[in-house]
Amino acid sequence: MQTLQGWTALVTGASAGIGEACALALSQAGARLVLAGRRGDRLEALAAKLPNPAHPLVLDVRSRREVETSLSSLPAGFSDVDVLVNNAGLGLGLEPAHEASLDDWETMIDTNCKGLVYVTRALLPGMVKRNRGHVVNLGSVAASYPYPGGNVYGATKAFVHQFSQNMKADLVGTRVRVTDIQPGMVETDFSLVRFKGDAQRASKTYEGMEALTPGDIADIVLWTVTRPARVNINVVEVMPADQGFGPFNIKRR
Ligand code: NDP
Ligand code: 8X3
Repeated sequence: MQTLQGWTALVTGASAGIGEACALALSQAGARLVLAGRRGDRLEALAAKLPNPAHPLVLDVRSRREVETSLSSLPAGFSDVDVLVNNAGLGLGLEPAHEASLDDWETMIDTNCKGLVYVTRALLPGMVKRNRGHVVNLGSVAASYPYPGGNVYGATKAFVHQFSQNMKADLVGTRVRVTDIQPGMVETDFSLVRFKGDAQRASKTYEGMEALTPGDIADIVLWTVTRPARVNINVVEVMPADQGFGPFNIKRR
């Protein structure tokens, strides 16, 4: 098993949900943590309760300049990032493609695709140079299975999948690994964000079923990262037992 003692992990979107759970799991396993996200107060609070040293980093992954500046000037002890969990992301809206907001589409592309690429590009050279590292990307079942209103959200997660696989191709021969984790429904603020603060609509998403928890995903992230260095888990697809696949939708006339 790969130990995380002496390793540094950076989690984007560590201020809530899956990212927060991943930060906790990685810290409990011995890693030092860089906690990135926009809500600094939440990052500070998390840093204070982690069992190993943690550095809160207020960062909007959509800003290429902010990403490049802040990741090239991480403080001593946190600058050699070994594990990157590209978790920051969101879905916005569930309108059909012909009615959806172009602004929402842009925000999803800017965060889920461009933000993920900026952070990865900033940290990957160091991993390759040190010949040790692991990039864990939060994809989604939406990458493979379309659903009504998923449109650009699903497309961004398909991007995450292809980028992960292609990066893996580039990194053969190095000790830098890449994993795409593809969850189904996880109960977090994801739906609250998707429905723009409509708590009632958000809670209906998980009503009467048992969704995955952020801790379930953190367990998987930790498992992929702690495999022996020769093992690369390419993709993990995981759903609640209560979630399944829809039939093809056929309009009969
Ligand atoms: P949450 O809304 O609970 O958390 C999202 C996190 O992303 C927050 O910490 C938020 O931090 C951060 N974030 C969003 N935009 C930015 C930004 N521009 N810059 C920096 N950080 C940002 O949702 P989840 O925990 O559920 O989502 C985490 C990831 O998991 C996402 O990529 C999502 O697509 C994916 N996922 C979620 C599933 C689910 O059912 N919940 C299923 C499959 C995948 P802050 O607002 O402080 O910046
Ligand atoms: C989030 C899972 O099914 O709500 O990625 O799109 S789903």
